[in-house]
Amino acid sequence: MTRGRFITFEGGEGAGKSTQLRRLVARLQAAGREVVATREPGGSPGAESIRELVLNGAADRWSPVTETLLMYAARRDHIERVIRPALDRGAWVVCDRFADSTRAYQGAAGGTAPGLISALETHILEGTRPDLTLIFDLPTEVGLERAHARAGSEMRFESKGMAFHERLREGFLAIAAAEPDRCAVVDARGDLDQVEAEVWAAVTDRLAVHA
Ligand code: Z5A
Repeated sequence: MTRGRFITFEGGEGAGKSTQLRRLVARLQAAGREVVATREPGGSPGAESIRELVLNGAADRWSPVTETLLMYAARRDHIERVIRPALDRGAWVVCDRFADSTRAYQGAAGGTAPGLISALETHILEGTRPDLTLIFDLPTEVGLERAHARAGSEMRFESKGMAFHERLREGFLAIAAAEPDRCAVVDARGDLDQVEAEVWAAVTDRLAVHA
């Protein structure tokens, strides 16, 4: 059995990831692929329980290091119970956020030491790394406007302030620049159909889509 492919969607708030993830899943299914659509933090029952803890409450409820550990506890459960079994049976896994979000949110924007995050990547991911990461890039203020319009209420990370979100954007762009073979930057300013076309071009350029 050929291993499936692992695609992750990353970027700041309100960049349009969830919307485009649904569109990509439909196109991959139409191309004959079994697709598992999932998200982080969360994606397995245990990880969804950790999601409740980490996303709700006051902005300073957890320190960046504690957040890093909670994200990785959730991620390990998600990998063991959902991601690895799906890839092993040949399914394609499309995940809304993954390890790059920890690098950007808790690392670049939050100040957690890069050495701690690298050690967790080595020992917790154990090689379960994306084949392709789509990094949705959008001016910070546009993303926050979209996220607020959609949510109607602020969650912990949305309330962290503009400087935090600027560091976040730079953090994601730095990851893309450091790993161009794995990452494609998607210009998220376009309308829904333009962004969908950009996503599809990146996926079909880099991965063999048709079953
Ligand atoms: N987090 C972390 O800190 N560390 C980690 O390791 C991980 C996560 C894994 C998860 O929140 C939070 O966890 C996240 C990072 C942190 N921060 N926060 N908050 P989430 O899963 O609830 O939300 P999110 O991942 O940030 O996504 P989002 O805010 O839902 O945005 P999105 O998925 O990128 O966008 P969307 O929902 O598809 O679109 C937002 C709105 O814009 C919606 O009304 C759309 O209709 C609209 N939209 C979408 N595309 C367009 C275009 N092209 N034009 C105009 N309007 C558009």
